[in-house]
Amino acid sequence: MEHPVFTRIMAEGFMPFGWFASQPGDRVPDGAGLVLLIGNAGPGMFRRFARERDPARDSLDDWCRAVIDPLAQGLGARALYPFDKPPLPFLTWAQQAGCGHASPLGLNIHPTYGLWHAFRAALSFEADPGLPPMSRSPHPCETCIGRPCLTACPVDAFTGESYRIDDCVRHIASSAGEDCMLHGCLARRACPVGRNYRYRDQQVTFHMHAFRRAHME
Ligand code: B12
Ligand code: SF4
Ligand code: SF4
Repeated sequence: MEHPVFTRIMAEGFMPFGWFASQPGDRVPDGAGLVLLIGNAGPGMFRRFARERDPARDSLDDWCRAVIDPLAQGLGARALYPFDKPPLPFLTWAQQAGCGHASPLGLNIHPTYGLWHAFRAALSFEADPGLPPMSRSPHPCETCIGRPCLTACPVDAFTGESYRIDDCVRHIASSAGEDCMLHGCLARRACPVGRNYRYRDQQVTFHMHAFRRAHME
């Protein structure tokens, strides 16, 4: 799909995932308007972050703000972030935007990128930028044979209804959790959708360390 807004977003290393016309009840700060979700899928964003990151801080969130705020401003939009507090409902917005479905892991599953994507911002537009209609795709989990994501975790952290964070963190803090730390969550890796977009080890290790650090502080 082509549009000048998408071209500008992709030139910065991000992907436009989906968009929706928000209503007052959608918890979009400062009211209704068109909301476009952008994030990372494929190597573009992390490659750029790895080049530009400040080793003293090494914060992906700070880097995203520094890159996305001016991008949003240039597009006549305001950037909202998944790390804003209190959390904005990005996963609910993803479903409204038609760019995925709730997987049994709780993560959004995208029809092309599977579980290998994350949201970096929502661009809330002051004036409608005239994006093409968003096409919706079927839920891949509904036809998934055996749902391997639910049985791949060595400590059964995913029940299908919840995610036992403490069991996961205990495992990845032990030597038995080295595989998850070096190559990524086994449950995510078990999913057949979007396998070609699996994060490379450098990106996986960066996220796993950030996650473990946040839970062991
Ligand atoms: C708090 C948080 C966490 C917490 C707690 C998560 C939890 N399961 O309770 C911790 C720190 C543990 C965590 C961990 C991770 N997180 Co997290 N997290 C968030 C954060 C900041 C807020 C979530 C929240 O509280 N929302 C509040 C409510 C109001 O939002 P909502 O969209 O309306 O609610 C939806 C969710 O609650 C979802 N949901 C939550 N749990 C479950 C469980 C099941 C079974 C289902 C079906 C749905 C579901 O259902 C709602 C409707 O869809 C979001 C960013 C954001 N702003 O959304 C990232 C976010 C959800 N996390 C993300 C990721 C990638 C991870 C990790 C994989 C990190 C890593 N290691 O790389 C892990 C594993 C997460 C997992 N399997 O659940 C991504 C998910 C991307 C995607 N593809 O969906 C997000 C969106 C951030 C981003 N930048 O994209 N996370
Ligand atoms: S393994 Fe199957 S059920 Fe699990 S997230 Fe992937 S498609 Fe959905
Ligand atoms: S990172 Fe490892 S321990 Fe944690 S949920 Fe994924 S597979 Fe389980």
